[in-house]
Amino acid sequence: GWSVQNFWGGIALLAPPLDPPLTVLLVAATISTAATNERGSPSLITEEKVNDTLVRSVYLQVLRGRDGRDGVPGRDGVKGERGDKGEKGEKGDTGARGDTGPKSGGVVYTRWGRKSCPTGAQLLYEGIAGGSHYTHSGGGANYVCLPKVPQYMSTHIPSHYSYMYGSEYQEVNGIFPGKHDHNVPCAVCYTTTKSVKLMIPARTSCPSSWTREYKGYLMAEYSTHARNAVYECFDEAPESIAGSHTNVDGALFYFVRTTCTGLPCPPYYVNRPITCVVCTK
Ligand SMILES: [Ca+2]
Repeated sequence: GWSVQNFWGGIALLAPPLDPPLTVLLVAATISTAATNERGSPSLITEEKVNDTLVRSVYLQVLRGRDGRDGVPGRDGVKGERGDKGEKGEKGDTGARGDTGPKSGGVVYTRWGRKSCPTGAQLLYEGIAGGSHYTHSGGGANYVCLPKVPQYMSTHIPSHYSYMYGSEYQEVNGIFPGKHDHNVPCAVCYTTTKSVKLMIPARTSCPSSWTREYKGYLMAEYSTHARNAVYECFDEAPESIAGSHTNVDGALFYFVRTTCTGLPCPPYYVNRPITCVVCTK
């Protein structure tokens, strides 16, 4: 069997006796829901006379079919448009602290003429400035900061060799009072929070955002001595190694005077001791 819902629509057609042809005057509908009519007729027509007017009533039975559950599924629909962007979510929780990364940076420099380091720098060791003899044309060109207590490995005496001497401030009374012939200390300093260093000759200030570790005077060997040496930057307030005032020479430190040969004068001036500054960042 099959179930139908019958809609009975009554359409009253009024047929007057004369032409013009039938005119629909009234549509009345009665709806009968959920009625069952197995054999139902598609329509039912009745006629009756009302006031000499032929009234023909046509009842149409509208059969409603069952649902399409047995049908074949349709094809995919057209893809819809992209939706609007959603609102920003709330900030998430702070993540766990990561592992400590490898250490990098740090600067080591020698503060010539001093036994201690500037504030913020760690003293690695206090030392004695040394180098080759001022009368020797060979030897090492640089000054070194020798530790106060050495460590040896061999007792063999080299048959061919270079020499290491202590050092003295030489002819410096005008600028380093009382330091002539005194032996020179040095301090090797370590700044953990810096990553680069810079020594600027002829300046006493550092570039902006750099830290001045110390300032002072540039020193090197005497101009006509057999030995030439690298320039080093000495602290402006030098110290002496205790009990070292005797003149024994060895490696020597002299101030450096500017010339106006190849240098712009001014701003350079002839015969002035050249300054220096050590900067870190
Ligand atoms: Ca001397």
